[in-house]
Amino acid sequence: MASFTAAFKLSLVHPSLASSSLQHLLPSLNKSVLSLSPTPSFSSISLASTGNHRCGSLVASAAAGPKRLLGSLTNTQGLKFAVVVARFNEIVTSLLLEGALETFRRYSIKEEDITVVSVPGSFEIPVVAQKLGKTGAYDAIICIGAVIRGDTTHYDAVANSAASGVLSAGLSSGVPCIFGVLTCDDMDQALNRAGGKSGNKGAEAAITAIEMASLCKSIV
Ligand code: INI
Repeated sequence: MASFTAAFKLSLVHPSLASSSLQHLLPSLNKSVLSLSPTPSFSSISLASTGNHRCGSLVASAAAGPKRLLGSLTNTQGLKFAVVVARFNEIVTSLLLEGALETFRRYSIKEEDITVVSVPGSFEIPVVAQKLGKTGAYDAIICIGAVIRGDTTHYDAVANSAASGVLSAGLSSGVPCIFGVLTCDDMDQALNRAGGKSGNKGAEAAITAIEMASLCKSIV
């Protein structure tokens, strides 16, 4: 028999009502996966039918634990990304960008699904990330910059603004904005994190972006 997919979401006032309600639903389904997420006042039951399983095992799996969501790193098809990259300390940010793009390639993200946007400095990243997020065209946005401590407190202002601004861009747009802005004491430290002995934080940001894009797509 051709397999089919059906999903039900039931909100019940008490977990004990869940299994009795499911007794009526399950016989009409093939190969089903069920999860039960109790909260203090109600239970949310998601039931997805995808093939041939017996109803009994479904009820058993309902009792096995909460519904769990985890972003995929392999099912990346169709995901769209923007990368906002600051030109300040470009010797560092270009390496971070290359690390991110190389990682996207390795995880089978197509070039046409990636938009790279250049901004003057890390301070300018958040407003652009927020605008990109609000277009609805991207599943995640990577923010890349390098803030390197100088003799003045300018470093702290730029570093703090970039961090809180990227957070707020993500919250206000609802699109994950990944913080790939290095905040370092000196250029050596920055280069170590841009492909040197401490890895490439741009590459790490790309992996985080893929996972978050996938995760958020599954939350509807
Ligand atoms: N921008 C950076 O991205 N990194 C820095 O280290 C930095 N420092 O130290 O000054 C920096 N400043 C520029 C800033 O991001 C803005 O472009 C500028 O203030 C104009 O708004």
